[in-house]
Order: sequence, then C-alpha cells, then structure tokens
Amino acid sequence: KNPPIRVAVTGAAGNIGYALLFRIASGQMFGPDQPVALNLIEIEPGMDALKGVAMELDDCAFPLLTEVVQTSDLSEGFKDVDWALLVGSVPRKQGMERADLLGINGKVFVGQGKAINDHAKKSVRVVVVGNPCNTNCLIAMKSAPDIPDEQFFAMTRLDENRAKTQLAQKAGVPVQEVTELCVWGNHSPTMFPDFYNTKISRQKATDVITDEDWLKNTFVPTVGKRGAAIIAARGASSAASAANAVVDTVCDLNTPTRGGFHSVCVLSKGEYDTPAGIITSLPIKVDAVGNWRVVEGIQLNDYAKAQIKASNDELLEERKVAFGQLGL
Ligand code: NAX
Repeated sequence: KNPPIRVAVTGAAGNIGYALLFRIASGQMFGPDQPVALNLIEIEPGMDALKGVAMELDDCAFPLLTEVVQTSDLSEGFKDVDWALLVGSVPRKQGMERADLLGINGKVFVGQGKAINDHAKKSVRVVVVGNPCNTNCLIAMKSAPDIPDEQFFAMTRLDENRAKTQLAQKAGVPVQEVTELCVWGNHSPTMFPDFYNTKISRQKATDVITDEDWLKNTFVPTVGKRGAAIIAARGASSAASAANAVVDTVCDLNTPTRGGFHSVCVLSKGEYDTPAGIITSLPIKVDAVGNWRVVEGIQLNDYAKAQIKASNDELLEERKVAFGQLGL
C-alpha cells in the first residue's frame, strides 16, 4: 500500500473546509487507492467547531483516512505535509478598507509561509484559496524562500468552472463540450474569462455563440460577479463549488494534461506581457513527469489584452499595498 499523502487544510472548520475535507478523505482528490492523512489547522476560536468536524470524519469510517491532526499550532500543522491548502483567511468586515484586509491577511500568510518553509516537506505544494488569494499566495511564497516558487498556486478554477457552465448553458451543450477556457488575471471581479480562445464542441466559441455583445457584457460580468450572486441567493458564500474547484485544481496538478490547459494562478515570469513577479492566472499544462508550464502560443486580441492588463494592474496595486504594509 502507498504511504499516506499528508494534507494540511487551514480554516478547516469553515464553510469550504466542511465541504472539502470529506472529499479529500473519501479519495476524490488523490484517487481510490491512495491513503491520506489530514492536518486540520484552525485559529483558537475555531477549535471547538473543528473537533466536531473531526468527529464527523471519524463517523464516516473512510478506509483511506489514516490520521486526523487538529491544531492551532502552525509548526505542528504543517509538519511533513505534501500539500498545504490555505483556505482560512480573515473576511472583510464592515468599515474595513481593502488595504486593511491586505495587511491583516498579509501577516497571516507571512506566518503560514514561514511555517511551511520550516516544517513542510521541501516538495510541498501550496494552493491558496483564502482571499485575496493571489496576493496572499505571493506573500506566503516570499516567506518560504527554501520552497521553490513553482510549488505555489492560487485558485481560479472556480471561475473557470463557472465560465464553462455559463457558455454551455447558452450554447445548449453538455459542459464537457466547453474546453480551452482560460481565466486570466486576479481572482476578483476583474478577471477575464477568455471566450475568444474557448472551444465549444471543438469549434470556436464565438462561432457557436455569435452574440459578442452577450459575451462581453453579460457573460464576463456574470462570471465576475457570480460569488456575489451566490451570497445574495444562498445567504452564504460559495462553499461546495469552491471545495469542488480545490479538488479539481489538485487533481489536475497531479495528472498529465491531455490536450487543452487549466487556469491556475502561478508566479508570472512575464508570459503574455503579464508583469513578472505577481501571482496571476495563466493557462497551464502538466507534462508526463508532473512538471507544469505555461502554455504558449495563445493569440490574445486587443480587447482581451486590455482586460487582462486591467486585472494584472489590480494585482500590482495589491502587491504594492501589501508589501508596503508588511515591509517586504
Ligand atoms: P469561513 O469564514 O466559513 O471559514 C474560514 C475559516 O478560517 C474559519 O473557520 C476561521 O476560523 C478560519 N481561519 C481564519 N483565520 C485563520 C488562520 N489564520 N488560520 C487558520 N484558520 C483561520 O470562510 P469560507 O467560506 O470557508 O471561505 C474561506 C476563504 O475562501 C475566504 O477567504 C473566501 O473569500 C475564500 N474563497 C475563495 C475562492 C476562490 O475561488 N479562490 C472562492 C470561495 C471563497 O470565497
């Protein structure tokens, strides 16, 4: 039998945690033959709720789940982990400025980055979900100098999945017919879901959905504001779909990509004129030995370039504000 993969999840007692842990423990993230151990990390006020979640994990009697660690201590929580899924973060409260949020969460991600650097396996892969996830990821990366930058990711897969379904419903096709859809930029309403390069049933999406006005002025904002629409409808933010996107992200980083690409936020080296040194969403592909790279040769028109630039400008501004506050 394989040794267990050890996975740390922060914010484990939160909404996304509650939807995510059971999918990891049941084998949906790493496959039906791969044992897993869970290191559940919460802040002190979340520890009681976390105990309840751990009890429910026990009560599922998952054959693949070998151990559950519950802790608010980062050195224990990240010890020897193969994956660190950073879900917990401080939500924006009324009266809080964006800059305040960047500073508060920045400090959290400095601490988590350092603990990952000192205690996780050197091969650890880190996926940041907690918002503002791109900048939080950059801060954690900077705080973990001994872990290669290529092992840090932030999540735009939920945005990609949302976009694919919107196009599939408009075209009246099953969602798996929508392929090669890259979300570019920041995980924020400024992101750009690039419908120009998307395929629907192997045809150009813009040949199937010819209403460009709908694509630009309904589709793009619908995807960008989907999180807010879920909150308005459900009275709570997306959790199950976010957890599902975490499962998709990790599965796809572990699997050679067959055709196409996935949207993942990674450290830019200047690909597609994106400013180097930000964590931004790009089309990536995983090769046969498990290394990822940014897919080359995608043609972006002036409209797409302007949208992507606006989103990346937002990331430059976030970096400036956060690094300024943290003295990085
Ligand atoms: P919840 O508020 O339900 O849960 C967050 C949990 O994190 C709480 O239990 C809290 O005690 C814990 N926590 C806070 N600070 C922590 C820290 N320093 N260390 C460990 N645990 C900590 O939020 P939830 O709905 O689960 O969302 C979690 C995060 O995901 C939020 O930041 C949210 O904005 C973000 N999202 C990101 C998405 C993405 O696509 N990247 C989509 C979904 C979601 O909005």
